[in-house]
Amino acid sequence: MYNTTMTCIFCGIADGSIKSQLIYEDEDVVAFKDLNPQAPTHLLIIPRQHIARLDEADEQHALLLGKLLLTAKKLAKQFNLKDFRLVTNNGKGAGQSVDHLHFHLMAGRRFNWPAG
Ligand code: DGP
Repeated sequence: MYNTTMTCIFCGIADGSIKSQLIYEDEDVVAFKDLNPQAPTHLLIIPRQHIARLDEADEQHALLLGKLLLTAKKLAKQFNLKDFRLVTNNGKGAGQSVDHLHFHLMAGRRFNWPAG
């Protein structure tokens, strides 16, 4: 394990050196409010471990990836979100701006499909 806090904002949020509106944390997963919300509820769910994006994950991360999805489900229940969107942007062309795997959990407005 290496510490990327100096270069990665989300590693800094995960280790507490960068302030955020924390919603949930356990030994593997952290969730916090998005700084630039795109919906009335907009949370980010991240692994503590620095994985740049989904296509850098592999079999060794299977449990962790499951935990991230189950955290989204638990938070949706906790926040009483009936309909929600869960999305990850993989790569700049897909809209990724922070190179630390994260899932956006968004709710509270109508979402279009296909996504823009
Ligand atoms: P993406 O574009 O998929 O990489 O999403 C990155 C999100 O991270 C974007 O919605 C804004 C949010 N974000 C960027 N910097 C910070 C920060 O320092 N704190 C918080 N809470 N959110 C941030």
